[in-house]
Amino acid sequence: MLREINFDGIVGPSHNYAGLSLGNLASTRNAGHVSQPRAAALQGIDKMRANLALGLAQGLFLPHPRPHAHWLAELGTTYDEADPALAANAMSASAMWAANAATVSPAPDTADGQCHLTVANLRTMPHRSHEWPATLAQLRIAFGSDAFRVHQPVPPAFGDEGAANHMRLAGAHGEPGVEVFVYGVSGGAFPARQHIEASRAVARLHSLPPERTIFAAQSEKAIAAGAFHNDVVAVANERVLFAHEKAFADRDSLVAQLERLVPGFEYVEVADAEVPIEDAVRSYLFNAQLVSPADGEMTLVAPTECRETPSVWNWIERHVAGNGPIRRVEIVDVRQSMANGGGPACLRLRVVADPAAVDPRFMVDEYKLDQIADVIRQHWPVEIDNSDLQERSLIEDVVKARSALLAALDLNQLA
Ligand code: SUG
Repeated sequence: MLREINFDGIVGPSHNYAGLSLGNLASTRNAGHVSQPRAAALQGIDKMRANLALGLAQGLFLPHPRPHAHWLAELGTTYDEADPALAANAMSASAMWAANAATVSPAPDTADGQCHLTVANLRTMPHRSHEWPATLAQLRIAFGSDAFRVHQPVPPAFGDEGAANHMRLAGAHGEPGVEVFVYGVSGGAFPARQHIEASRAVARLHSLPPERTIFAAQSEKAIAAGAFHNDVVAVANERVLFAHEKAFADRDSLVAQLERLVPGFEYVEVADAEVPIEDAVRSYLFNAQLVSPADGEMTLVAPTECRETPSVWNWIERHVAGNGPIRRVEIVDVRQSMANGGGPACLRLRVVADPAAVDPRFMVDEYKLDQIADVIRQHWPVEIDNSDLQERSLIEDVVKARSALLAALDLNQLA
């Protein structure tokens, strides 16, 4: 049976704050701070447990090999010799943000009835541009069965950041959907990371019917306010689109098209007058997981920062008390990831598929999460100070930690 599976990226042992992402305000604000990789990864495990507790299907992706020696070799250097800025780019744990791993078109949407995945090239940020080969290797194993078709990244001429700029609306997960590709034209001082040419290419590769495929521009104001990905200001689930008033360049046209195409479509908009876009970006209200648990109560899995932001918490309380489609809010603590601009929705890639068609090593239950948590508690560094990023002992710890996880998950082939 087709279900929505959330694949969360396990936070890697090299998680650190290097301030690498221009336009991602949290990343810039926390540059140089001491990170806590062990706490970060355990927060991620607890988030997965919360999903399981809601009765949702849960999967995982693994941290990538760090430092990325091969990428540095292509640049003619080594980790020891690289200047600190380049070394930080090679040490990033940014693959944890699985929403940027790929764009996914589930089988009911595609002409050939396969679930298509295109790995994102992430070409805009140097530290993310070298993620895709290790992501692709995992996608090819996890989604190796005939139910899936995994594509190479679109050429780097056009920036593609994966599912973070893609929404799917459907009467229910297993029904044919409408796919919305959101792209950026300009973000003022900040880069627009998703290019329309890349979105169009992904839609073609996935054999999506043009009449059920929408391309919508992000508003320049949103990018300039720190919405470096659309999933910072909008999230969709089944027939509901939940978005900030300032998210899209032409909201009226997007909403009109969805009203025409999605049975029972419901648009939940948060007005700037109630939650200023700056509060939305700081709290990550929209970077929540909007999910349909087994009991049918549509639930927003939101970060703790939402409870700490008065305008946002007031809005949530009012909505849940009223008749809106979001019936419940679950709060999760992913502060370590949030400090680099990655909320609950960034940490997961949604795939609508039959869980039985996925390689079981990429699916989790409580028992497997216990095993992973043990490996994390035993091997993940407690802290990383940015000035120590090139220390030999840290590198040894990071390499050993990942090997221990691969062994525990029977995935040594990714070594
Ligand atoms: O690409 N942060 C990530 C956060 C990605 C969030 N993903 C979604 N919105 N779906 C990024 O900007 C920070 C790394 C650093 O500064 O060390 C970073 O890469």
